[in-house]
Amino acid sequence: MATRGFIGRKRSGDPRLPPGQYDAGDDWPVLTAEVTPNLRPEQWSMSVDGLVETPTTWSWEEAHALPQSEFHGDIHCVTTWSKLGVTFGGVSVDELLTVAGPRPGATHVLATSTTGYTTNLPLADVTGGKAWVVWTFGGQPLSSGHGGPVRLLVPHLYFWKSAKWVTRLTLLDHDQRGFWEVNGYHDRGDPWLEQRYTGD
Ligand SMILES: Nc1nc2c(c(=O)[nH]1)N[C@H]1C(S)=C(S)[C@@H](COP(=O)(O)O)O[C@H]1N2
Ligand SMILES: [Mo]
Repeated sequence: MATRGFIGRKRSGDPRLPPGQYDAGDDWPVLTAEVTPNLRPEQWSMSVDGLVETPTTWSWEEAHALPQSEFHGDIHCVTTWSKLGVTFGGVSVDELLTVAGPRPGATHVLATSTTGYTTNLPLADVTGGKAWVVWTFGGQPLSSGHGGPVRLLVPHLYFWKSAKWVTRLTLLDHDQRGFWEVNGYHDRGDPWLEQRYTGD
């Protein structure tokens, strides 16, 4: 097949690739700053607290009883790999916020993992169908290395915003930078604007 080489990996001309990114194909690198926790689903819970009307905690079962949704699309790591056409399943952050009820002064979110990893986001970047709390990848349970049982997914921003082993979203009336953000990475991290480092 003469055309075979043109449909393989690492095409740089794919319009789905933001500037400076390459297509990692079937590879999915693991990037973890901490020791990977071994969390059973029964041990996991998800809390939404801070500036909300009704601070709420969901168990694994309770989270699965919420309306579920899937994300189909692309993810982009600041270390330049992207994965195109992936599928994650879980619940949208909108569903959690519908229950918890953001108060008028809430402008930002701090996501926290069971390990203590944190990352900050404007509230507008996790609402309106842009962010999920996910437990499947490609229809299979999310592996612990990739943040299972449950991770945050904010695919329109660099992947460090997608906190693995997420257990808490805290709504705030100010921006409070997280782990990588205080260590020189950009506060927002839009891959299409190449917001990699502070000042980009
Ligand atoms: N808890 C936690 N979440 C995290 C990280 C981490 O070190 N710890 N790394 C971030 C970074 S830099 C990236 S690129 C992605 C990597 O996710 P992956 O290991 O599933 O590829 O997770 C993000 N979420
Ligand atoms: Mo990353």
